[in-house]
Amino acid sequence: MFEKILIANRGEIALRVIRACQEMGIKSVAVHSTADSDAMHVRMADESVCIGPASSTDSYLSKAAIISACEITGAQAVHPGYGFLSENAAFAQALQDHGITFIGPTAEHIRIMGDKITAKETAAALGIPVVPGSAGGVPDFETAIGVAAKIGFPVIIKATAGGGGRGMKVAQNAEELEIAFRTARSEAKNAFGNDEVYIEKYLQTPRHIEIQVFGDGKGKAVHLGERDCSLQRRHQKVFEEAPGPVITPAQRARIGKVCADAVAKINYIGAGTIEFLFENGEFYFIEMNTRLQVEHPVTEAIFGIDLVREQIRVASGMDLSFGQDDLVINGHAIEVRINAEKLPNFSPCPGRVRMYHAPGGYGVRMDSALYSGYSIPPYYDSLIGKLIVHGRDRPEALARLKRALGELIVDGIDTTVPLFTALLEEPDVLSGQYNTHWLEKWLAAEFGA
Ligand code: MV4
Repeated sequence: MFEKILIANRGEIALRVIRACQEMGIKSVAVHSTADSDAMHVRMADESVCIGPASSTDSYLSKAAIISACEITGAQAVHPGYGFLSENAAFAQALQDHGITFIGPTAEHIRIMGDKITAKETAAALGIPVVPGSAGGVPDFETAIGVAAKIGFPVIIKATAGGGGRGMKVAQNAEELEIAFRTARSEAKNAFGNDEVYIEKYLQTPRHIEIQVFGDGKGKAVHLGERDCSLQRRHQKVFEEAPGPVITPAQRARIGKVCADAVAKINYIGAGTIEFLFENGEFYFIEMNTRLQVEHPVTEAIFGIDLVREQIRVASGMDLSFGQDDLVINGHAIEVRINAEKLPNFSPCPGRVRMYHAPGGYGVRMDSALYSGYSIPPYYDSLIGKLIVHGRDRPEALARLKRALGELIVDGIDTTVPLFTALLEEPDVLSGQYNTHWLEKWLAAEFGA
């Protein structure tokens, strides 16, 4: 096992990893920018290294600075958290070249899943159901028309270098396709320096269902069910839950086994998430994320498994501490993302937190790096906390969420808390009857946003 791990991240996820290290008897190293000298992750780690200026390009995204910090402190492994360098194949490779363990999948697996066409081809070859569409890239409009004729309108054009909703265009007919195809290509070229695009049947009212998988890198893998993350605004998740309110045990077992078998076959190591659109009882692969996700705590809650501990175990060459048969769902968990944002436009709202009081009590987990008097810097993501509740069933989790939100105090800045208080009054949220469009429609109706 490692003696010392460097956490190449900040905020709540850095604390999450430091806590796992502490429980495992592993020393932790925080890295920080000059804007984060007073950040909680710096205080909580055993030691810390300043790796650059406020701009994340020159600090949290600087491979050289982070590798130097490993050499200075003698850290044997790096946990990348989510965002920043967590899905950067070159970073995983550079660490390996320096004899440092990347706590995550291999550079090759990150690379494969980072290119969305290659990811989809790989998924299909491994037996994962995919959205009907083009076989690989679509080089010209004539090919695009041919694909649309075969699968039928509406279609969606996606950039292979995109992902997470970036660089997508929907077309309802041939005329729209011509414009959409050319715009998608030129936008992809500008945004990613890669104009390759692919085409899929556009699913009109799907849910976003993602399967948590975990591999030991030695041909064994398990699944930890699904999370329903359909409540999103501009491709940002705001409310996530596990299990999915409309997924049956039979559907879960079937798609879960397909996913676990697929990642076992490629000797995948560590945590991964296979994202699906779910419509009319069918799963359609869209992307795979090769990192720990923001919303991992809802899965931890219902399975009673510490996913970060398992990441560290398998990265050090150990086996998973559990097998598929040990995984039994206990109750229901919901996470809401608390952002430093002002409603109704979700405009970033950094600044000084006069008072912070975290909710507590049975079934409540608050992951946050806030403290009273902390000044949220304006340079980074607006996520300031995640409130996770666990109950015996969905109604109990919802009631607990309402109670916990009432206890939370973040005084001095605006947050997304009022959004959740309002959502908990909505019959569709209470009944779980929502899809990927529900939140945007509701916001438009509520605020005319
Ligand atoms: C789609 C789709 C409909 N049909 N693909 C958005 C994020 C990226 N991961 C894929 N996305 C979508 N892909 C097909 N073939 C609709 C979306 C989509 C979406 C997906 C999940 C959650 C929220 C969404 C909001 C708008 C569009």
